[in-house]
Amino acid sequence: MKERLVAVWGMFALHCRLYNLWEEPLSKPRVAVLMGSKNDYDIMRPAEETLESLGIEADVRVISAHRTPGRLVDFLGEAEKTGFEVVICGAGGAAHLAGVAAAHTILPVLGVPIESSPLKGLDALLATVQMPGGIPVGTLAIGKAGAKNAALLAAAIIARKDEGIRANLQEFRRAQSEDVPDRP
Ligand code: AIR
Repeated sequence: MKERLVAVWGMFALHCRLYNLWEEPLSKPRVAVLMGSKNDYDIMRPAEETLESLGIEADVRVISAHRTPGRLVDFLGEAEKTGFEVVICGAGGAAHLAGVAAAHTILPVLGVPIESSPLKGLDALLATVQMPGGIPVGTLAIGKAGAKNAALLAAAIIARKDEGIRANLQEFRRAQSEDVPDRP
């Protein structure tokens, strides 16, 4: 009888694990990191890594304003309801992703121009930064520095109402200063 109970309990536990019934509920992603192509991931990875290092969960997706316009509208239509607080968009070339994303949500949208074209990101920078008045996009630097800064800016936005993230951001700044040598 005892063995039978143990076996039943084992099966129950296994199924709970299989169907994620027993897992701690995953914390909800607060920042969406979107990019126009999977080929942008190398440039956008610092955004994901920086957010992770600050304790902010990100949802990283490939969504192109031109190639997958339906995906863009569907995702952003739900983004605020789903619990996202900031949207980061990286795109190269005629980079409309951040602007179109901003048109579909009132969440703050941060744009990262990517140097994936023969114009080395200058085209993406102008396309992202030159939004006509009415729909803002906060535009960061071209490339990896922009991706990292987009994450830090997203953290600063979240830190306004999250003491824990504020502390993480302050610690990041402190450690960064400490890393700078007095002399070369
Ligand atoms: N892109 C994709 N759809 C719209 C735009 N602007 C951008 C991507 C990528 C570049 O086009 O963000 O930087 C080239 O994409 P791929 O997939 O051809 O390498």
